[in-house]
Amino acid sequence: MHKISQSAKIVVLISGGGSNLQSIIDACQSQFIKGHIQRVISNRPHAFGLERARQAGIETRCIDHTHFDSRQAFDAELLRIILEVRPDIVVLAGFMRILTAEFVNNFEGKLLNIHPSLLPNYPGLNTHQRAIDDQQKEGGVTVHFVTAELDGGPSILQARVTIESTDDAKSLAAKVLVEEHKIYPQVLSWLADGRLSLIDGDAYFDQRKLPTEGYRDD
Ligand code: NHR
Ligand code: GAR
Repeated sequence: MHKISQSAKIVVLISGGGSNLQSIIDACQSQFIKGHIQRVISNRPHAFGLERARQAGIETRCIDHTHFDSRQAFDAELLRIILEVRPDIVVLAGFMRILTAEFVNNFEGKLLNIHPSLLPNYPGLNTHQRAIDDQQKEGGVTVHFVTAELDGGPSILQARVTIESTDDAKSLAAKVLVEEHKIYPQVLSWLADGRLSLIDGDAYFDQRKLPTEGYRDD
């Protein structure tokens, strides 16, 4: 993203409720993010996030992964629908399909994910239950650049929450989600302003290399 004075074109991929999508819609509307969401794409036809997008007047598409015989075929169609709008930024916001390297390689330095754990701890699914089972005292969330390695791209920003002995996966997820809605718009505003880059597998903020865990929002 080099068009610092222009509005970044954003595509958001979702699978579910879209509360992170909503936080991004709101941040674009208030111009905290200097960008606009051009299209929202879901792999699930009944995702509530599609309704949120429609409410905000944003174009939606559904590409139902169950209608494809392979990940390659699904990703090829997803890629086609994304490239139609020539986005500057592609956002995974509760998107639940692992993407092929061929897909990811189209969006180097433009593709972000929010993952509900303190990466590199607990990549993959079911993060909250795993953290509780391990009796972790701290949980959290990470925004990172997406690379071909699942949840393995360099971190940009993390937020932490305390795990109480009374927490279960549901209460922990709810606490983490509050933080998600703060840090994702923040990172997107930086990316839209051209302040973040991915160079040789490392994340940079204002030309300075970030530590492996990214910035800590504490
Ligand atoms: N793709 C690549 N290449 N790299 C990443 O870092 C990615 C990615 C795709 C999605 C989000 C991730 C998360 O934040 C994400 C990061 C889905 C799964 C998964 O196992 C794992 C991690 C993430 C998203 N999905 C199952 C699959 O077979 C399907 C599960 C379902 O449909 O409910 O794709 O957690
Ligand atoms: C969020 O907690 C997000 O971090 C997580 O799913 C939730 C989506 O909520 N993402 C993943 O687990 C990705 N595999 P939302 O649909 O309300 O934004």
